[in-house]
Amino acid sequence: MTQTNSKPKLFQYAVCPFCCKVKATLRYKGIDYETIEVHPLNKKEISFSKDYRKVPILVDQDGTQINDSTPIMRYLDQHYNGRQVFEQSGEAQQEEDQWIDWSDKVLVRALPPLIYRSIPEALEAFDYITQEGKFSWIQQRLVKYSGALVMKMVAKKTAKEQGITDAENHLKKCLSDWESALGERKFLGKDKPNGADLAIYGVLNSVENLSAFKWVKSNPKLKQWYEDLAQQLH
Ligand SMILES: N[C@@H](CCC(=O)N[C@@H](CS)C(=O)NCC(=O)O)C(=O)O
Repeated sequence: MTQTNSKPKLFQYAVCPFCCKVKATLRYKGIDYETIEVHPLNKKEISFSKDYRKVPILVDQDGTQINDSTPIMRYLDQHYNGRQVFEQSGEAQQEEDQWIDWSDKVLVRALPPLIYRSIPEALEAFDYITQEGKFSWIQQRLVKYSGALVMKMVAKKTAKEQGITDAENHLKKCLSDWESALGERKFLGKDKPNGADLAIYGVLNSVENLSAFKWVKSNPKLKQWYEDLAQQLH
């Protein structure tokens, strides 16, 4: 894509956890950016990207296209001034990598079985998703009801694959694993957030307006960590 506009563009779904990871990074680094909401059914906004059909996609000011949330976060950290995010070496870097991987593979998958546990919960989620997203009035309703049904089935499949029998307890266990990893530290990156803090914050931020978020708020250490991190964002 040839782009010479002044701001980097983030092609996203507003409530996609991977997109929220990138937005946390952009905000932490104080980068002025533009979001382009992708239509989830026809994805015409990313028609320039023939081979990669997922979001997030970042298109930088010079037209450089970067796909996939963690590579985008790393690219932003390397190419933009502002506060350094990623650890540079040693055990801290290994720990950061491990928790970023955990956030993509474990935390992201722990959420659908809870968010789409029952039809009323799935409808609540899709009400929010479709309000944030890019839909006409008819599509909003169509996507709300069909999406809720489909995601309820997908969530059931995810739960089975992940061996999740009690979605609520599973998320609580995930959150307590993250709490233990933080230990006495304010952030995993000690006095400043690192890439794992921003990734995990982003994933949880994507469900901030849903009832599943109450499990973050009910854990005092994590509530504090989440609020401290939010304060660091522009
Ligand atoms: N590994 C990718 C995963 C991205 C991803 O799965 N994005 C979803 C939205 S949450 C997507 O675009 N799925 C394809 C689709 O909607 O058709 C990343 O970290 O960015």
